[in-house]
Amino acid sequence: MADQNIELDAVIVGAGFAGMYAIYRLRNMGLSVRAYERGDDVGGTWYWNRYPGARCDVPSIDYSYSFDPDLEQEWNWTEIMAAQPEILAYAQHVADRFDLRRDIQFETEVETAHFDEASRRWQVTTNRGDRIEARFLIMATGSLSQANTPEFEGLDTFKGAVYHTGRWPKEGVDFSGQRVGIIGTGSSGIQAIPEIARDAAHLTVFQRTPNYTMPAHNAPLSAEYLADVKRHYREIRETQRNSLVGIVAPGLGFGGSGATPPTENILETTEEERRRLLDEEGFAAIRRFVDVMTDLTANEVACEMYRQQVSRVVDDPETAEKLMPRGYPIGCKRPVIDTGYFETFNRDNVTLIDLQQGSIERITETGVQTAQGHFELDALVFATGFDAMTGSYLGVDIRGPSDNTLRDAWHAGPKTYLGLTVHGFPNLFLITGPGSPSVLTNMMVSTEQHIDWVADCIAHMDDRQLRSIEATDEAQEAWVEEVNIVSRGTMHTAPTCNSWYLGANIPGKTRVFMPYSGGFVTYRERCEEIVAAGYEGFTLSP
Ligand code: N01
Repeated sequence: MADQNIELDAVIVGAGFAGMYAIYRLRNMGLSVRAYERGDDVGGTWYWNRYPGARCDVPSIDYSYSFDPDLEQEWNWTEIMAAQPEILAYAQHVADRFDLRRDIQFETEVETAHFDEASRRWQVTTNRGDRIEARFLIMATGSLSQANTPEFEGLDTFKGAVYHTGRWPKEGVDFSGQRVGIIGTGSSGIQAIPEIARDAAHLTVFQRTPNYTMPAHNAPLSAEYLADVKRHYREIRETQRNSLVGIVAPGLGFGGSGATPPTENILETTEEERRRLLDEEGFAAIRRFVDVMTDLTANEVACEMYRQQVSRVVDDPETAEKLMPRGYPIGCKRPVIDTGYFETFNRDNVTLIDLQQGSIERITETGVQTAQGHFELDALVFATGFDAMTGSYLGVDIRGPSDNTLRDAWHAGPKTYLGLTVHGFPNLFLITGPGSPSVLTNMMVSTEQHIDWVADCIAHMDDRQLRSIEATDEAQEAWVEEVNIVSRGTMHTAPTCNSWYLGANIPGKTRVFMPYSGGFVTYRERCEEIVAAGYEGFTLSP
């Protein structure tokens, strides 16, 4: 049933972790809210990315809501880094516990959102004929939700099944006895490849760029550990809020407060020392060094160390050579962690095709035609990522008061104030938008901070009977400049780096480094200072 002409305080687009918390927070303020979600249940990323091997790369203790102490106490994470089914079950539990679904309309896509100047309200329409008016539009659409399927000629002629890791069928896929091809070796491909290889008769991996990936060293969480965490959740949350990336889970040994921060310089080591470290610690040895992330020469030494380790794990020297990343630094792309990735190439039923030696020419009825030959397949998996950070916003036709479109406003790359708001679009809030720390941090911490900021902002406006808020052009320009400045000198913006952070994975997308890399705590404090200064950089109107 369509919501014909209903009026709300806020329309929330998306019912992943951000949308769910937005419903909870705003509803508790007495506001009328409704979320529109294209899936048939909650969970967002964890609803769609059900591919085999899908798992979070942030410890589950950190990757969980902090807003309700009882929820923390009653939920028992089973592994250091939870697999997709467990995270989806958590999302469903939260939806049940706080009765969120009554304010979510599933299987519905928001198509247009136009700001009407006269009423100063958003007019929103969906693919199911809903027409909603709302004071606020909250885009909780996620940073990695617009799946990218490259336009290969002939794809529609392929007679086998085609899947995208980010749109995995709910009922799962049985690959047994099949010849499967997978395109893409980012985080999704690297997680899926070992699992699919176990099921399929044969797996052909089409790799365009070899990746730097580190073993996850995942493990079950003991009852004692969980009990200890539960006693200390408040301190853990406080530490998260004051950390660079919101990952602090104690005692887990990677990036958190329990891990030893890197202090050594790789440029001060000898080749022999580096070899010994690889003998003792494998890939993890590379994490010891602090200069690797700040100095390109140090980084190249680490890359060489990495390649040596690949050749130790992969039996066939030719395959190992193809799997060795070259020509771009470690830390340029989003770090990838894996479970048995390189070992998978030692299996008899796995073939690696290095597309740098001859790219994909087209998809045929029976497989993939490359410049190196034709590969017969029964099923083809796209692990080709997402139109990241902007795709999900631009998927909705968002227009400001003068019929100005978000697409035009962002034609030279996204511009926002704090990654939360956009000049020219009053009462629009982006949750973890470009220009916020978002994907460089634990998304749970970042989304909660954003939604709290938005909720406090709406409360501030309501207390003063203000009807609209909009970022000024000057504040937005200054923020875009700040985002650029803090990204300089990092491996993310190294001249040879091409990543989805820069939009480089989508042909024709403007190359701009999109997330704020100054750290979560600095960002949070900036947001708080701006509020304390009376919403500096915003125009608030009665
Ligand atoms: O996508 P990607 P992803 N022909 O863009 C290749 C999060 N995530 O879904 O590098 C051939 O990283 C492309 O090649 P290249 C995480 O933030 C997290 O894997 O562009 N190949 C690349 O190998 C992650 O970073 C988790 O040359 C083509 C791959 O496809 C983000 O999601 C798990 C191609 C895409 O890699 C995205 O990861 C999964 C073409 N035309 C995802 N186009 C965890 O929490 C693209 N490729 C662990």
